[in-house]
Order: sequence, then C-alpha cells, then structure tokens
Amino acid sequence: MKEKILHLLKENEKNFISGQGISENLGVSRTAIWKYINVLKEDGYEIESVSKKGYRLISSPDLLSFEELSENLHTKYIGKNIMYFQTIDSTNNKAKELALDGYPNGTIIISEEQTLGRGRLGRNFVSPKHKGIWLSIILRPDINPMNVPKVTQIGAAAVIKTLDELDIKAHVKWPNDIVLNNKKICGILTEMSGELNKVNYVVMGIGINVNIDVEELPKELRDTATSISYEVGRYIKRKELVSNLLNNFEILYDEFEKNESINTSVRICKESSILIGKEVRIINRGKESIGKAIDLNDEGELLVQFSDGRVEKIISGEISVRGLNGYV
Ligand code: BT5
Repeated sequence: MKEKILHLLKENEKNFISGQGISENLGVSRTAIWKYINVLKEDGYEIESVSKKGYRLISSPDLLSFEELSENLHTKYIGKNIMYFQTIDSTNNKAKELALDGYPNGTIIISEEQTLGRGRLGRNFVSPKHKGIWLSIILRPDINPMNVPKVTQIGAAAVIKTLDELDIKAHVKWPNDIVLNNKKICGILTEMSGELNKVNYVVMGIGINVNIDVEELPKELRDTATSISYEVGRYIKRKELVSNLLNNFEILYDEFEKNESINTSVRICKESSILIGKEVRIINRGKESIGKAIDLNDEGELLVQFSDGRVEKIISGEISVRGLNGYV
C-alpha cells in the first residue's frame, strides 16, 4: 500500500492530491493513508499536507528502491524485477538463493547495507548503510561456462561508462577492480553455478563506494580505497548512478548474449586500463611472478610478457595482479 500511495503522489508530483482522492482510488481509509504518509516521511520523502487540499510530494530521498530506480530505467530485462533490502548479509548470497528458486534473468538484488559483503577468495567487502551501491544481478546466459569470466569485464565496462558520463575518469584494474586516482572505488564478484558445458546461473555482484568519507573506511583500507564523492568533492546521487549503470550494463550484455562477444566492453576496459604498459606482479596460488601487462585480448584476458619474451594469457579468476609498488 505504501508503494501504491507513493506511486500516486509521484504521478501527481508537485500537485496536491486529496486524501479523499487517494482513499477512493486505493480503497483504504483516510486514517490509514495518513499513517502511510507518515511512514513515507520517515523514509525521507518530503510531503506537504494542507487541509482541504491534501498531499503533495515535494522531494524524494536518494534510496535504491524500485520506485526510485524505475523512473530512469530504460531496460528491457535488467532490473524489471528489483528486490530491495534495508540490510542483508550479502546481495550475492541472496541472488544465488533466488536464482535457485527460479528468479528470472535480469533480477536485481540491492541493499542499503551489507553486513557480510564478500570479495573474492573469502575476502570481505565493506558496505556501509546508504553510502554506496551494493547490488547483484542474476543472469542466465546460454553460453559455455568457460566464458562466464567475461561477465566481469562487461560489469567493469558498464561502471567505467557510467562514471564517464558524469565526467569522472576511472580506470579498470583488471580483472575486477575500478580505481579512481589510484585507489579502489569498486569491486566486482562474479559467481556461477553450472555443469561442464552448461551454465545454470551467473550472479554478478558490484560494490561501489559512492558517498563514503575516507574516515568511515576501516583504517587498513584507507591507503588503498576511496569513494567517488571523496575524490570529486561532491555528493553523488546513488539512484541515478544505479539506473544509468543498469542501462549501460544491458546494452553491453546484449552484445554478449547474442554472439558471446564482448568487443565493446573490452575496448572500454582497454582504453581505461591502469595496468597495460606497467610492470605487474602476478600471484597465482601463492606463487609470484613479474612481467609487463601489454594488452587485453578480445576474450578479455590480460596478456603479460615475461623477461624471456614469452607472452602469457592470464584468465580472470585464477590470478591476482598487483602493481609493483603497492596497490596499482
Ligand atoms: C572484490 O573482491 O573487490 C569484489 C567485491 C564485490 C562486492 C559486491 S557488493 C554486492 C555483492 N555482494 C557481495 O557480497 N559482494 C558483491 P576482491 O578483489 O577480493 O577485493 C576484496 C578486498 O578489497 C578486501 O580484501 C579489501 O582489501 C578491499 N576492500 C574491502 N571493502 C572495500 C571497499 N568498500 N572499497 C574498497 N576496497 C575494499
């Protein structure tokens, strides 16, 4: 009911709508409406109430609910179904659960905070309330499981493109980090369930530090992590960022669904790569080697040249790449 009232207020945005009108439209008492209006105000909606005129929506908060995201969403299937939480352990965990229950391709799980946000290899991902974007997308591509890591490159390209549209020039630290001014603002975690030659589902989780003050990050992360607002010096509307991100993601993902190609995403990731041309340290199952990142191929694999001239393809998911001196 709260959502329905909000919908009516939004349809009549900036105009008054009478309590009687809402009551007749939705078949609930005027007292009930008054209660829901108060709940909406507690959520951060600014609603004016004037006797004999009714209610008028003045402004909406920067929340990541379906009502707030859908206004600016132009997708066919990504985000048609949005599961919104105030708090959750991990949106990737929830997405996997829902994928098993049969939720469709493109379903979004998004939360205002995560209490057990996850990175790769069991690492944790800090996800404070109302300060970032913590979301997962359920995907059901009919592809060879070998190609699943490509989804991470599509996610990275979508983040870069979305920030670029805001005149924010971020870089990709292959395969799954986005950095701004040499510090991490975003991590991507792609997980899958499948058999040898069949994908059951893919869950791609994206975490973006949007309006976090660096002091709010745990001490041990302050040298390597930052947030968009901290770097650009202004508040960033999360809801616009999410809907633009989903719009961009769908366009890039379509290319992949249709012909398993990620050419456009690779081009974006290559142009904004922070590694290409640099010496990198590759850590694979505890073993370290040093080489030079020279290119990203059409498959989204990093090409690294070693001192003996040998060029090796590094496949996402197997290896961590670190800049020689610190994080990048
Ligand atoms: C990642 O792993 O960066 C993938 C992060 C994916 C997070 C999203 S949020 C929505 C969805 N639900 C989840 O549970 N996860 C996904 P990795 O490359 O392993 O990096 C993890 C490392 O990044 C940690 O060990 C920290 O050093 C650092 N880190 C943790 N939280 C961070 C943050 N908020 N910003 C920047 N760095 C962070």
